[in-house]
Amino acid sequence: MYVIGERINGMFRSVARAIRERNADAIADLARRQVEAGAHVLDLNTGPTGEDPAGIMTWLVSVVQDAVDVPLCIDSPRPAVVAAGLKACRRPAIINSTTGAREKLDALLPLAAEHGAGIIALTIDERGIPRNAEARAEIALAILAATMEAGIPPERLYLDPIVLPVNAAQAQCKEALAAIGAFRHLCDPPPHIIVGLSNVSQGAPNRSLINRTYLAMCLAVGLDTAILDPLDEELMAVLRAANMLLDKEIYAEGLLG
Ligand code: THG
Repeated sequence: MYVIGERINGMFRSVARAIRERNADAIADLARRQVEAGAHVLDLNTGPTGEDPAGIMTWLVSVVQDAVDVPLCIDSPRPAVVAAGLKACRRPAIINSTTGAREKLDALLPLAAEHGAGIIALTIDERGIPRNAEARAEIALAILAATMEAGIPPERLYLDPIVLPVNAAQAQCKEALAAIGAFRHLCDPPPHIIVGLSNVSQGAPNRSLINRTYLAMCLAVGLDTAILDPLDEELMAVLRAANMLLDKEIYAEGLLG
C-alpha cells in the first residue's frame, strides 16, 4: 500500500504555528520523520490559513522538497492553491483533490494533464456527500469517464469514498467500506482507492485504536493508498501485518517485531 503522510497540515496547531513563523526547520523535520517512518508521499495542506494560501503552499513545497526526495500531494480545496503548489514541484505530484462537481473537474483535470500529475477525486458532487455506497459508485463512474476524456489514465486516478467521523456518522463507515469494494470493479486495471484514515476518529477517544482497526478493514476490501499518520507505530505495525495476511508482503517473523 502507498502511504501518504498526513502530518504537514495546518489543521495541527503546531504546524499552523510553524507556518505562521515560516519555521522551515520544523516543517523539514516533520517531512524527514514521516519518510523515515515509511511514508512514500507527503501530503501538504496549509490548513484554514487566512492570507496568501498560494504563497504558503509554494513555501511548503520548496521546504519539503529540499528536505526529502518523495513525491508530494498538494492538498487544497482551492484550484489556485493547487496550481501554485504544482508549479513549485520538481517531480510529478498528486492533486488533492477534485470532486465530481463539473466546476472542479473543469479546473483540475487540465492541470493534472498539463503537469502529468496524479489526481485524487472525492466521490461527492453538487448534491453533497452521498448517503450510501451505490451513490458513491455512481459519482465515481462519472469521474472516471471525465478523467479518461481528459487523457488521464486510471493509474493516475485515486478515488476517495470520503471517510466521516464514526462519532458523527456511524453508518457511513460501513458505506465507505462497501464503496471501496465497488470502486475496484469500475474498470480494468482499476483506479487507485484512497482514504483520509484519521477522519474516522476525529473527536473520539482512543483515536489510534479506531484508526488501525479501520485501516485493516479497508485493506481487506481493496484499499491501496491511505493518507495517515506514519508516526503512529502501532498503526504502521497493523499495516505490515495486514499486508502479510493479504499476501502482499512475504511472510517473515521479523515483520512482527
Ligand atoms: N481525503 C483526502 N484528503 C484529505 C482527507 C481525506 N486531506 C485531509 C484529511 N482528510 C487527512 N488528513 C488529516 C490530518 C489531520 C487530521 C485528520 C486528517 C486530524 N487532525 C487533528 C484533529 O482534527 O483532531 C488536529 C488537532 C491537533 O492535533 O492539533 O485529526 O479524507 N483526499
